[in-house]
Amino acid sequence: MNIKEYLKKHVLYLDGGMGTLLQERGLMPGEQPESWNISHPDVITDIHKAYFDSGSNVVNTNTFGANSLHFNHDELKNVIISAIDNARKARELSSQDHDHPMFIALDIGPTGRLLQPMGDLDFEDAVDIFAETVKIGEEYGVDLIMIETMNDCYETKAALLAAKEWSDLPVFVSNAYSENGKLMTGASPEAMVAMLESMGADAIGVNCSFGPDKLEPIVREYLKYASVPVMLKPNAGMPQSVGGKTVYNVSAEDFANICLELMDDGVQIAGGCCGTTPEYIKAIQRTDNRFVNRGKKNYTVISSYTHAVYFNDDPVLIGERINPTGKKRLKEALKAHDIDYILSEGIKQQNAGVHVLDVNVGLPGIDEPAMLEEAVRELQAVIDIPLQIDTSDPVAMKRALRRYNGKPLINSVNGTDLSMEVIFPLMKKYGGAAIALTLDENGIPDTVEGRLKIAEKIIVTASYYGVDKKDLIFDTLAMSVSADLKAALVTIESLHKIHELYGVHTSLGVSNVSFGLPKRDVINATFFTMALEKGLSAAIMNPFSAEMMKAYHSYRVLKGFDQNCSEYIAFAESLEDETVVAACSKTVPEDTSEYTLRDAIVKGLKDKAGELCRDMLITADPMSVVQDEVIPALDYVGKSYEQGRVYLPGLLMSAEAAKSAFEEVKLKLTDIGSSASKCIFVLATVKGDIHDIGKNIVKLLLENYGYEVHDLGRDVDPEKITGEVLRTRAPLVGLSALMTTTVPSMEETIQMLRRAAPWVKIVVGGAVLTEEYASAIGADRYAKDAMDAVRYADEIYSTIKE
Ligand code: B1M
Repeated sequence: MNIKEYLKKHVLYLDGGMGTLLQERGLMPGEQPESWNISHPDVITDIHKAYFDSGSNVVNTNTFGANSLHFNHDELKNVIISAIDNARKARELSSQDHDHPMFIALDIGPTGRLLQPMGDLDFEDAVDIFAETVKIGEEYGVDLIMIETMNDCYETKAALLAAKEWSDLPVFVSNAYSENGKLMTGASPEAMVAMLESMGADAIGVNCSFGPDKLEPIVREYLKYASVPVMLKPNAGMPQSVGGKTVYNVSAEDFANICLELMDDGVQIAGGCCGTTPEYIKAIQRTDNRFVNRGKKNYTVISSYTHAVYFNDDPVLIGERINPTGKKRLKEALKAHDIDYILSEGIKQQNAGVHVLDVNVGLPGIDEPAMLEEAVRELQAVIDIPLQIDTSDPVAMKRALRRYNGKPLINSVNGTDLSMEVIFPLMKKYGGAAIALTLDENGIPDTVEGRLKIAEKIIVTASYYGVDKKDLIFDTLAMSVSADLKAALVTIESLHKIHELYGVHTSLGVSNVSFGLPKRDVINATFFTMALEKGLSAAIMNPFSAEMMKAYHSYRVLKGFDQNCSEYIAFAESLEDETVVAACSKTVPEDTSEYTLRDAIVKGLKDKAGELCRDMLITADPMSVVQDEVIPALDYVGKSYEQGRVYLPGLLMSAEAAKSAFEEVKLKLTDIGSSASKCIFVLATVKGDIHDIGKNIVKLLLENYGYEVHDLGRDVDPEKITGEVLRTRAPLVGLSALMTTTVPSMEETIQMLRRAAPWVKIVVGGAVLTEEYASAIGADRYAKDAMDAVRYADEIYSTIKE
């Protein structure tokens, strides 16, 4: 039986935890669970069988971490084939009736690595890693692919793309959310629904995390926005250690109560994750197998890697400034490959309040596909609004869509066969909504009827390619009113009729209407307001135009969209004069040429930060640059992260920018450094902690003061630190920790050092520590900053010398 057919009428039960059951049966910490497919096939088969017997319709193969990062090709093949064999055997042995459908899902978990720009894994390499697993599973034969526990939007896209590119199997995708209701890298449930549905996932949902009660609000978001079946596979609560054993704190009964309620409200696929057992799967089954049909949702939505943007009556602003047409400075920047300039244009428009950013880098003489792909990659690393990918070059469009992290807006498709043949297959594969221009091989019709006819042709052709009309946003093309006095009315009437007749949304590049007239913004703003009144949903516009922003904010107030008129009031306060209009961030100036080093770090501009730091160091003292610029900037970003205003990618980009400033400081300090050698100083950031910027500053200063620093890096085991001290008989050790969760491993390291190397003096530091805390965990000294660590080292060194 085909699982997609089955899902049209039934609830589908998944299996429960695998890893936790393997641990109970002897899987050792650090052992690869997947290797048990070969070494302990009977155990794996037994667990699968227990799930089938308890009513699961689907079991996941034991292949969560089966990928080419953990196994070579031959091992990988063996592991996956054995995993599928074990599941097949369990199906044969199961005591279930023959009419009970039993499917086998190829389970795919995350790689465990972060993708660029947050980590070091390239997007295409991630696709290749997943593709290798998919190809083996597809060839050997499974019923579906289950991508699960993904906590990053970009990695989820890579896995889904690989599954779609290398198989025709149904694909279910499940994400693991953090307690703040977002993925680790910041995506909201709405953003994930938008991207995954648009890329063709057959079912989507959530798994793992903190137990069913914590997942409930997230699942409800999925139910609200998703048209495809929604799946739920929570942990049995939080793990706790009881008498040396890991137990989970939600019973099967409590687990089932929440799952069943959510199934009443539309969850169609349910199972369990860590800590759940066949008992939990039995408990969530109903006798009547009731199925709630939630129907198809009709949202016109795009997304970035953090959030979704909807098209409806509340207007969407699309920033038009990254487009070289008529812009000398941008043309020069493109020719000189000045990416920082393009990024600053993006940041300025985001600060000015646009919801989407148009990106067009087409210019004769440049490699547009490479440039567009790079611009998309770089922009999505520093801004978090969705991008509108604007090119007429099919290769450039394909490359940019592939790399885009979310559901993009495509600019554009039109009524010519050529355009539709290119764009619709790309939309089908990579997802996205498209601006649909009402022109065809004969140009732009003069009449409303002519434009309507083209709109209809586009809708019909799109549906032939499997693209829904909700993903088409019609642009009825603003023509210059100075050349034809009826032009504006035809455009507006066309969009009104298309909106009414086909129930689709609309967008306009408004600025064209005023071509050839003086004070163009005045005409543009009135045209924009007239179109909004007739159903316009979005405008491609200049957010630095005072008139346009005034029209936008006042329209929203008058239509009742602006709660308590608060956005209007903030905007009005920001109006310093007629030319400065955008309600932009007060902390960072609009123009990157006015950035301070702090601004560049806050905004994550790596090259700019290096450049500004270099300039500052001509006159300033290196350590005061660190103290007065770098650290306050990172503190600001850290706070914003804590308050949910910045996500992990932002934190990371700022860290990279701080590092590039720090490289300059390092050069300067090496210039003036001392060469005398005092004694060995072993230095490390403790186990579990990867923050090393502060530790690196400590290292640099110590070296400057003549110490031979043995830097063991970050995330370092107590054993390794102790080993190094024993090997070198170093008199001094420095430990750094920045998180509350890693202070215990600092304490563990200190205890080990006390036992093995009682002579050693230990100095600790890092933002999370205090003097009291340092003494409570047994350190000899707390250093509030790098210089303090040097002072302590000098104290100890002077006693050794004597
Ligand atoms: Co993260 N991070 N981070 N982070 N990060 C913090 C520490 C955090 C406070 C942010 C926040 O929420 N407000 C928070 C910890 C909360 C807590 O436990 N209390 C946090 C978190 C939660 C996380 C992650 C878990 C996020 C996630 O994945 N969801 C993750 C952790 C991963 C892990 O470690 N396992 C994570 C990741 C990252 C990045 C990779 C993005 C990046 C680190 C890049 C890198 O270091 N290579 C990063 C950054 C940059 C920060 C903040 C913003 C800045 C840290 C920093 O470099 N400060 C930070 C917020 C903050 O501290 N304001 C934050 C500048 C540096 C010069 O200061 O290290 O304190 P500091 O060093 C000073 C002094 O403390 C002292 O001297 C230095 C200079 O004078 N000092 C010593 C330090 N070590 C010393 C040792 C000594 C003596 C003095 O003797 C040996």
